[in-house]
Amino acid sequence: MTPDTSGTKTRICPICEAGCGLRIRTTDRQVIAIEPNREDVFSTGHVCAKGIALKELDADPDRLRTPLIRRANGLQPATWNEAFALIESKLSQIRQAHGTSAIGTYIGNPTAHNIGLSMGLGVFASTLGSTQVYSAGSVDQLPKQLACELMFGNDMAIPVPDIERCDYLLMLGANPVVSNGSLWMVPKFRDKLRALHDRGGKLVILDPRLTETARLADQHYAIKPGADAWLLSAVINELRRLGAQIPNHYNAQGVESLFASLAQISSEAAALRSGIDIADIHAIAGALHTAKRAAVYGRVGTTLQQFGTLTSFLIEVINLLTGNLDRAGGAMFPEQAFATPTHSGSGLNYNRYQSRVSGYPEVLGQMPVVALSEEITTPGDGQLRALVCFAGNPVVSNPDSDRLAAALTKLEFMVCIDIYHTETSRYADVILPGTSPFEDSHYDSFLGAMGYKNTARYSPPIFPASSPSEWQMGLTLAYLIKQAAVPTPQALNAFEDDVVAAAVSRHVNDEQGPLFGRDVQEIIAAIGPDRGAERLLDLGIRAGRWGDHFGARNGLTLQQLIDNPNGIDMGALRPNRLNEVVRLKHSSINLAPQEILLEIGRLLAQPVTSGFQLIGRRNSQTNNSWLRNLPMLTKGRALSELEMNLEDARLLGVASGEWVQISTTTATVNVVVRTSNAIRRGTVSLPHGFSEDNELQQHRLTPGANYNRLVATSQIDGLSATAALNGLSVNISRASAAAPSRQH
Ligand SMILES: Nc1nc2c(c(=O)[nH]1)N[C@H]1C(S)=C(S)[C@@H](COP(=O)(O)OP(=O)(O)OC[C@H]3O[C@@H](n4cnc5c(=O)[nH]c(N)nc54)[C@H](O)[C@@H]3O)O[C@H]1N2
Ligand SMILES: Nc1nc2c(c(=O)[nH]1)N[C@H]1C(S)=C(S)[C@@H](COP(=O)(O)OP(=O)(O)OC[C@H]3O[C@@H](n4cnc5c(=O)[nH]c(N)nc54)[C@H](O)[C@@H]3O)O[C@H]1N2
Ligand code: SF4
Ligand SMILES: [Mo]
Repeated sequence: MTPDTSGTKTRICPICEAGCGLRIRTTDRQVIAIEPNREDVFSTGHVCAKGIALKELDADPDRLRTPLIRRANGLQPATWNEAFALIESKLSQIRQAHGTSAIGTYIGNPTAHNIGLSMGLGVFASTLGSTQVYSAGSVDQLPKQLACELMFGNDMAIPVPDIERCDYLLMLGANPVVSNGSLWMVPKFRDKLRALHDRGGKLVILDPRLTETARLADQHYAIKPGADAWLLSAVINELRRLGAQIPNHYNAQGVESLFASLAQISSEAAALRSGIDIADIHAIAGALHTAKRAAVYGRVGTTLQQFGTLTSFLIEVINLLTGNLDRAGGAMFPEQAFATPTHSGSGLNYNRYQSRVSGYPEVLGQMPVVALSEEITTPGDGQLRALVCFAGNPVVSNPDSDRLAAALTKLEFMVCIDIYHTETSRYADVILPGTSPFEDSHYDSFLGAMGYKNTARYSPPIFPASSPSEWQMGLTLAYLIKQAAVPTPQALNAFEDDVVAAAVSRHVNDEQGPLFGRDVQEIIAAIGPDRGAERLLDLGIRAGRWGDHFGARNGLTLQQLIDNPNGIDMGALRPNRLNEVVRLKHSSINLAPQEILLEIGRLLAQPVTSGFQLIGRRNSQTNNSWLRNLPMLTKGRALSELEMNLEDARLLGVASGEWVQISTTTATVNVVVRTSNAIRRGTVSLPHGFSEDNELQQHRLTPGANYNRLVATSQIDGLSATAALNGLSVNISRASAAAPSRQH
């Protein structure tokens, strides 16, 4: 479809999980203005500064528009054919000499917000078939997904608070007023909170910082970083003392084993570890026990820590124990419109194989990023020699950045697909430029499973593509691997047809799916001949929960979403979905997986820490490591400051605006302090996503300190090996000034 470029268009913002509907005024190839789309059925007019700044991103001269190839004088512009030919010859050479496992993939966060890229990289990764798959998930949500995999046998069964009907919301380690929600699409959080208050409901926050969200809450408890599992265990024990029992209809197994294990954790110990009084712990349990409808929700503060999987598991245990899981006003399972065939098969997607060097467990088909450096630098069979990085910036977002950066220089070949120059792509041999978001379509295929209500929305491109779409890039990379040749346009089309046919076959062969036994050709014909990720999208929507099942009933098609640019609203979340989402034997929930019981043992043996603990936060002007260069967002702002308790600062002899030095076993970084009484003593907070890289500052990147230089890769969640980026023990001392920028 060729977009008409002038007028007002609707577009879903691709930056964060709020998924705001935008209205975009354009003339020719220019964005004139961006405003919220009040008619959007999901976001109902929400927007933030970042969504408005997409105008600048689209027009940004620094945004990459041509492929770059490394030559003697550095990264230089090249044609698409040159870039693909080089990638083909290098990857073929490496594969022939060292096997498929010498080639790895890194999947960055924006792939979750970019349908063409996520589907394209999916084709690439499955064609390549390497076990060396890394993603930002192991510096983010994998502990939560693993907890759901262990408990329900389904890593996508992620409960979200039913905020529109809930009376008591307990939130740990999340700051939706700034982040706009995560593993929970919840635009207009403030309005939803106001409505909760209007009906007499309460929001209670557990966070070491009095966050922007905590300021609007009814109660804030400044918990010590990393102590959530202690506190939640004590809450569970107290709930049981009050008489709470797991309702029979949940069909939960292992209840007694779990409770016997948790009973070893006393309220006294929990109070000592968490810094929250026993009376307050009991008050939280009491409120959860008496609330009509309650939900417990935890995010980055609970997953990026040493007990991330256990903490995520205990959160759902409370939702079960209070009878609030899977019921209106509690923690519910959204119904995603886009279907992928059910992965039936026995066993968990966990620890089926281990990483080569340190033996980390596989989680959902991925290796943890803490293994990345050592897999590149440790010689031997299976050594990682090439990396294809899709929309990620691991040198800033992954732990032990200096070590990772050094490891990347040892790769024989690296490709980055990115819209900007980054701290990571500076080591690439080829950079392929992603398109402007306005040249691409949008559909939330992954995040749609986590909406505060059930909707389906699609945005077509606003501007014609000036270069290959990211779907085509992924497809081309897959073709290079498969055929060891750069495809002609005809060959790429034929390959795309094969990909679509294979996807249709998977649906038709899925015994539990609605297309089981249908005719493959009939379905391919119904999808139509238009090229792009849209064919797979149409397939997934029509085979989905609300879909038309290709003529079998009235229901959703992609065409209907195109015809309804404000989205289609399927209404509030629906209860009683456990039968469908639980995929363990006998549809029972497993409350005592061996891994969890062992982890409780590890918690009990955890030494008590003293000294400063570093935690992260997000700021409203940037998104992880990007948007740092858009003047509308960052000009003149100090965004990379260390928040420190006033009393701690006084004892150190530093004032706001002065420099301190933070050091760990891996690095020393210098940062400016901002004193505050809104953070608990002993805890300091620094946003991630910045770096000291002086060369990139030519691209107007707002400077700052790279948090992740301070994190050792040994600092991990015990079960998923996700990096425990929060709750880091650090030394802090006065510094006279900024450290010199890091030279490369
Ligand atoms: N210390 C600390 N570290 C953290 C976190 C933390 O809380 N504390 N949070 C973690 C979390 S939750 C996450 S998700 C990770 C993120 O980790 P990564 O995904 O590795 O890093 P991002 O900074 O999101 O980098 C995204 C890159 O994609 C590019 N990009 C943006 N849009 C597109 C697009 O449409 N196409 C293409 N091709 N490229 C695009 C951007 O320019 C940027 O370079 O960071 C993690 N790191
Ligand atoms: N503006 C903006 N929005 C974003 C992003 C962004 O970079 N900028 N990133 C997006 C991404 S990729 C994600 S994953 C989401 C994340 O969404 P959120 O998880 O809501 O984001 P954070 O602001 O990192 O909130 C984490 C909170 O955990 C607290 N915390 C740290 N350690 C602990 C602990 O041990 N226990 C407890 N209880 N709390 C702790 C921190 O103080 C912080 O307030 O945000 C998304 N939205
Ligand atoms: S909250 Fe901001 S960044 Fe997130 S989707 Fe909405 S406009 Fe985009
Ligand atoms: Mo994230």
